[in-house]
Amino acid sequence: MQKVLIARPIFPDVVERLRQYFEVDWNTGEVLGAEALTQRLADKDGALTAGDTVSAAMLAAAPRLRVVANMAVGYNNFDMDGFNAAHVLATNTPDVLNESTADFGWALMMAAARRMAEAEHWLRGGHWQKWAYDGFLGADIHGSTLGVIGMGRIGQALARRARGFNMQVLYHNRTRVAPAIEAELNAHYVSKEALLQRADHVVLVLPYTPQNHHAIGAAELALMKPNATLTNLARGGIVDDAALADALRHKRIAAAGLDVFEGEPQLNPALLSVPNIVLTPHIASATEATRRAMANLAADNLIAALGEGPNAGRPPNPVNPQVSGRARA
Ligand code: 8YV
Repeated sequence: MQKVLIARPIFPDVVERLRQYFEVDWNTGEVLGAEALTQRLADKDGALTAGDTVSAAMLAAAPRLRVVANMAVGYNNFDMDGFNAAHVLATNTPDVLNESTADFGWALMMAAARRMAEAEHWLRGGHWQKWAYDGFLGADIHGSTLGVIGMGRIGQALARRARGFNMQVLYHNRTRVAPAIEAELNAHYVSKEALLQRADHVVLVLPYTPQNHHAIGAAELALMKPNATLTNLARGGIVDDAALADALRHKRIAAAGLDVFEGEPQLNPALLSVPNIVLTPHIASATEATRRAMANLAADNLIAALGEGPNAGRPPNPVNPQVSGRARA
């Protein structure tokens, strides 16, 4: 039987599915550090990860490894040059999380715009004595301008929801989306600078790449309107968190909603000391149905890539389909 590592606690029934095909080494404990992950991968044919860093050195130390299935749509935790050079297949879990993630993006954006976290802290702190006409005045969503940076599948799901709020939609993306999609979403392509200058609510849904490290830093924040909000659903590192904390503290923008952070699960402490921010621990895809769908899709990819199950040899979501694959040990 081939051997697989499941690097994280996941739904036990998904583990049982994998046990039908493989000898499973399941880490139900703490997140594995680099050394422990290297050791656990060393004798495996495949692995299921969820955001764990997989380096070229780990692949070199695991000569049997043929596939790593990430339980996430983003795969910036994989050294893709290393995967390609070692002919190891990487897979991800696109699409199944689009709608839940878009829902959450709206929740975060609206919570930031309407100062819900700030108001709740105040209420819990026992400060509510009387209603005030100017208490927690926020920014309207309806009739405002949404700016989506990254018009992939999640960005499109987000933009689609704007119609109900009668919003104008601006977007920026590496490439323009098809005219039919622009028309359906009533979305207008603009430069990043124009989007930052014109949008009332900016939402980031672009993948992390070295090129867009700190795509939103002090200079970009300075372009935004003072009453605008910024929501990051994408990846830590796209926003310069220190620059954002500074902009929020000095009210250069009104508020921010962050689900992802540079160096998470550690946070830049400056973010914790500004009130006009809503912080959540990377949970945009976290509904029972969606996380189940992601886990099952990651398992489907692993099973198929290792030549088992109904789709043997045809994993649904290869990230680097060009690799011919390592020979089976
Ligand atoms: C995951 C995500 O929960 O899919 C992604 O890219 O960011 C989240 O849905 C997280 O990456 C853990 O794998």
